[in-house]
Amino acid sequence: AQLKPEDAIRARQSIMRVVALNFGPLSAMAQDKIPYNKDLFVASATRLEAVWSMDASRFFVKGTDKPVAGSNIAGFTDVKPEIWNNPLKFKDAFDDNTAAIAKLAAAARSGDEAAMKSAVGGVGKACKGCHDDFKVK
Ligand code: ASC
Repeated sequence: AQLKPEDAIRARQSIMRVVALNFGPLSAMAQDKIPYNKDLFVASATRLEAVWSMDASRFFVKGTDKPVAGSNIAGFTDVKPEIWNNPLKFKDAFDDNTAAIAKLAAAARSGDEAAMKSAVGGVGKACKGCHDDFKVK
């Protein structure tokens, strides 16, 4: 059965919310805004990799850039139609973060604090790169 537009929007917003919840402490530790805590770092990186593997890109389907009449979701969505005008560019941008997150998870498993913190920067850059091109500010 085909996914309803409001279900696709809800799915991607839910995944991205959990992505952000796990990236938050990593970003804060990498920038020394909260104390470095190895257990929190490793848990957050492991969870980030797991939730990213749910592949939110599947839910950015055509026709979901407008409020959905009659649905009970918040009624807004932040995608630019550039996602559908240039799907290969979107896939590349999305995959850049898959690679950055794999690197972060590998660094977390290594336990090398400097490598761990540095890999967070790579993920932040990939997040921002995709948002700049495909997300409404
Ligand atoms: C976050 C979040 C984003 C990214 C981005 C990284 O925590 O909600 O959209 O990090 O700011 O550059």
